[in-house]
Amino acid sequence: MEETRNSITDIWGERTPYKGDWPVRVDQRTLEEPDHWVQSACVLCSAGCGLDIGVKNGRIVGVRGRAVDAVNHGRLGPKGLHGWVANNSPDRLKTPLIRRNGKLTAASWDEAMDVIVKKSKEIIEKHTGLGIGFYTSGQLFIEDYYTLGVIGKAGIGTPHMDGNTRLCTATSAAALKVSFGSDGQPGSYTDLDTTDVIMHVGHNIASQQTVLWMRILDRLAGPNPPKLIVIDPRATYTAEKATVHLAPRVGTNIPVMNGLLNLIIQSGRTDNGYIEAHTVGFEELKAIVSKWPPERVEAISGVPADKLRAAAEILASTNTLVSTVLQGVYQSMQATAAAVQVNNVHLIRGLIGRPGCGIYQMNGQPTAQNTRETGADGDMPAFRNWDNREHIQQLADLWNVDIDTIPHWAPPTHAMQLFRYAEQGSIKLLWISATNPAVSMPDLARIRKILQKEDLLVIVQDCFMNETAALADVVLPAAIWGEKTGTFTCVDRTVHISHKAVEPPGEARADLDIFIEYARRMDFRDKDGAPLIKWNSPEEAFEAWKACTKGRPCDYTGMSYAKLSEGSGIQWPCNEQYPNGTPHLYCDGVFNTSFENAETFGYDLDTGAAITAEAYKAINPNGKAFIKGADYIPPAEEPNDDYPLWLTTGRVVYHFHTRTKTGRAKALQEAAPDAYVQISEADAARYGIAEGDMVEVVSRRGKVLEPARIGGIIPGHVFIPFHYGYWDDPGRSRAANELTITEWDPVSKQPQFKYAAVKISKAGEGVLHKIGTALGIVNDQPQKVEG
Ligand SMILES: Nc1nc2c(c(=O)[nH]1)N[C@H]1C(S)=C(S)[C@@H](COP(=O)(O)OP(=O)(O)OC[C@H]3O[C@@H](n4cnc5c(=O)[nH]c(N)nc54)[C@H](O)[C@@H]3O)O[C@H]1N2
Ligand SMILES: Nc1nc2c(c(=O)[nH]1)N[C@H]1C(S)=C(S)[C@@H](COP(=O)(O)OP(=O)(O)OC[C@H]3O[C@@H](n4cnc5c(=O)[nH]c(N)nc54)[C@H](O)[C@@H]3O)O[C@H]1N2
Ligand code: SF4
Ligand SMILES: [Mo]
Repeated sequence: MEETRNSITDIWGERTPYKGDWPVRVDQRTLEEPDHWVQSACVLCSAGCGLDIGVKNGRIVGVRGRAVDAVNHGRLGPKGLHGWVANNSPDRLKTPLIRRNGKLTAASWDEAMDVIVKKSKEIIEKHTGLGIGFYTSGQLFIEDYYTLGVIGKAGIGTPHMDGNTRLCTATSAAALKVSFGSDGQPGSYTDLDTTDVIMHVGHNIASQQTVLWMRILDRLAGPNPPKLIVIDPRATYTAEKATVHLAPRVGTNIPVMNGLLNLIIQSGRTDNGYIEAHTVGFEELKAIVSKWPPERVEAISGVPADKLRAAAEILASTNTLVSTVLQGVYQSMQATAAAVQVNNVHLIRGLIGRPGCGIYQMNGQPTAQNTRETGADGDMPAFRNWDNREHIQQLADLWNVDIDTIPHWAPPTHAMQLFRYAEQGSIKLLWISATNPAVSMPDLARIRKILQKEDLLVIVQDCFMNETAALADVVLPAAIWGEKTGTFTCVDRTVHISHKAVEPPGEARADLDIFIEYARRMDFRDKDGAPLIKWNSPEEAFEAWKACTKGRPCDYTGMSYAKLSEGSGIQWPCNEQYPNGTPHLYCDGVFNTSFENAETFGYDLDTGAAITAEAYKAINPNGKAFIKGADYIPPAEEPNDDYPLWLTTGRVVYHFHTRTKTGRAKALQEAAPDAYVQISEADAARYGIAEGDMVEVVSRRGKVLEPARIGGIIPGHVFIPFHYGYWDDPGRSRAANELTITEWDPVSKQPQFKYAAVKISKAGEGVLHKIGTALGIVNDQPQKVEG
């Protein structure tokens, strides 16, 4: 065994202070000496760390960071070093399963595909393709998504396709589109190496992108450390290092951001030349934020006025800024509106389109960017605009189908609506791939009921018997990372290739092969009678995708499997003009907002009402960025006498989502074996709860029982990590989403996991307490938090 550090107790490893460049540090964990290494990248978060898979006798025996990789310079975090163990887990799904007489029983691929194809054809004949829905992931590869997207749009002709990216980064896409005209992060991770100020809004980067945090820690340990602003109601590892930590009440990002914008504008240090030359809408913004003096912000958000002033002073005076935004914004109140205010900080100070200035409307999942790019979610491939007929015609030409085959009369159906249609019965077949909605969707009692409906055929394509598969009618065993080849793109547009290292277990098949097989059996054809899907291998699929991106902002035409395999990460656009990729977008101050180019014609931030093509033509921003303001709207559910506390939910460093992988990696599972409810010292005293006591948490929708963990959160708030469902049988109700609400952001349609009203009561002394403190490990939130 070779382990360069114990990443459970030493999450980020030794400091290698930045000097001129970010030094290389190769992290490795191998259980046996590999007989060879295979190039890949980590798929356990959006950071996109390059790694090599160690293989011995046809099995994965470990991983090692790639020293040459653009993203991580060799480093890996705890999930990257341990998560691969799940590939070898004995309980991988190895054969298809079909529900017969109420029980899932083993079946052949022929039998399983027959059931799916027969039902699909029947539905299309009786009800059209609108009876079929797909709910996919942010964890497959470009090749898988693109193929699925073409099947849905040009084969079946259904608008009902979305990804779990709706729960994850729909707001990232929406905020980028609203401000800059299209998806795509403007900056580059290298900005972290030189910037003077870093701001994290609703983003616990220390736990959630551990390797990006190592890059920041190395700046903090080096010369000219950057100042850090952290906006989070909890005292996270990230907040621990903050120069200024603003801890607002949940759901008050708009008041806080408006307060900051107001102070920046009042300080007179806006970049008026930039605003004039490259933006529209500044005066409206100014009018809205002028209503948010620090004292009013304090009254609504609880953030002390002097702290807000301190943060604003940093933002107003810096010449470089990297901002990151994530779920504390995206899954909360007025998600897109609040995320856009972060873009506005950059625009009004001209801090965009050059080194040291980056906005990360962060992704979470490793391949969420690609679900959005390929149109396997509620988008059109390669950032095309569903409302621009010219864009749809380009797709029709590319796929050689009639334009009206491709649904474009309205925006594609979002995930929350997909489940609603299934609930109402108009969707009769729901094909779920690489996501576990029975744990990750809000209001689980409702989701379980939908998945169990008699008149809904549920197909689950996964590598494990997760909570959703357990409710399915057909289960398809999937090959996963390490067992299939494909490409994916991390937050800063860096594309990696992940090569197949080992064979999948049993009869498990690559997702791409499953989708292609379905297309073949459904006999989808183009206008000339040729097969619609004209590719059979990952590389051919990638070539087809490249053709789709030609001339679009996310241009991949300069990449190839060979080129991706020679180096270690290329940033799109990569084409004839930029053969080695592009670190920064919008360097010339020209954004993708022209009528011809825009991915969206925009929305009203309060209501989500779409702006029509005609109205957009009239505004004609013509390459200028949009500065859009938004005023505060109170949340859908607020605490009252019956439910007096705010619930918020999120993550811990050791687990990924519903733990299908990390829960099977012994070291990670032992470090964080169970859910918990985090409450403040004040609330603990008020309810007579001690550390480790069992606490019942009840919302209007359900209840859970969790051991208490005290401290690190503002009074009146409780936090529960959402990782813990039921596949490893806890013997009690514990999934955070039993409690959450069915509400979503009007613009991005992202569900609001980050607030709900709950009540708590002590249910027993600490006997069931088995969280990681026993190991001397404090998951995520050790500190006291100030007002
Ligand atoms: N260890 C680990 N890493 C991961 C993942 C994982 O499951 N585990 N998942 C990946 C994925 S898919 C994602 S999307 C990302 C998510 O990464 P993050 O967004 O960093 O994770 P969360 O814990 O969901 O939420 C972040 C913070 O939002 C805060 N918050 C809650 N309400 C509010 C609010 O109203 N305002 C503000 N400002 N903050 C609020 C919470 O206290 C929490 O600390 O992580 C990625 N990385
Ligand atoms: N309360 C609350 N709920 C949340 C969140 C929150 O912060 N709070 N966060 C939301 C966010 S940001 C996210 S991203 C979602 C995540 O929620 P999910 O997507 O439901 O979570 P995962 O556990 O990652 O599910 C992925 C599934 O894909 C399978 N899988 C992995 N690789 C492959 C593959 O290559 N092929 C196939 N076919 N299957 C594969 C895994 O076994 C697993 O079952 O949860 C959301 N839900
Ligand atoms: S930071 Fe993300 S991509 Fe990098 S090793 Fe950790 S989980 Fe993997
Ligand atoms: Mo996510």
